[in-house]
Amino acid sequence: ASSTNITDDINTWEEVNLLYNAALKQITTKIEILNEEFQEVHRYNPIEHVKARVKAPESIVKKLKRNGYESTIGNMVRYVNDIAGIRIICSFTSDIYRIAEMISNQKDIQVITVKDYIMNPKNSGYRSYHMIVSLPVYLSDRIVNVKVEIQIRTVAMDFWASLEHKIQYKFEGKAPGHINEELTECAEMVANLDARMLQLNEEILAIEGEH
Ligand code: 0O2
Repeated sequence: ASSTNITDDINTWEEVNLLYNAALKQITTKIEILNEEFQEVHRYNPIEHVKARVKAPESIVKKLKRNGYESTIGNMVRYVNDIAGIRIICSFTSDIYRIAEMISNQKDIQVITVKDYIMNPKNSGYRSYHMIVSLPVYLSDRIVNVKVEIQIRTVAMDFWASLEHKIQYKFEGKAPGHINEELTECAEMVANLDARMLQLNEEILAIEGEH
């Protein structure tokens, strides 16, 4: 079968929805398999849970508008990288990099961009590891390469990001100064907590290794 760039030949929202849902199903299964294998080999579960969603069409249109693009199907698939999004929540920061590497090593997954907001947190204090990847979806008469945004973060980072997102939504991005300061401080506490929990876990693993 021939391979197609996703921007060719996609004309309706139904087609977009079908393709991105298919890509999400595939990547979710891949991640489940990696987690099960990891559990088998290392007796330990790197992933707490996984959430997948196709972005609501209203949110896609809003994003296009924000970036100065007309709302066409072509522009959606060309310029919006997170139509299909998957969030992987793990316990420890070290798991994030392990999972990212396992995903990158898969032959049919092409990593398009990586943004490491753990090494380089956003000004808000936001921490997370983002990858835009592309993977082939097999249809009856062609193969379509579909983009998926993968966000990988710890439980603590997710706790912070969820509340911050809710607050920014409520204040339409213009939260009062003291709230933003408090959020930034909390983000530092989250980073500190993650570092200490990781260290504790490593100490425990070292002790277990001696027995
Ligand atoms: P929503 O409602 O979560 O879908 P791009 O998406 O690549 O075109 P950008 O801004 O360069 O644009 O992407 P980035 O920064 O890699 O990731 C964007 C997504 O990361 C956001 O999606 C959020 O989910 C998350 N994110 C980024 N910064 C923050 C932050 O400061 N706080 C929180 N809570 N989440 C953040 P959307 O589409 O903006 O929103």
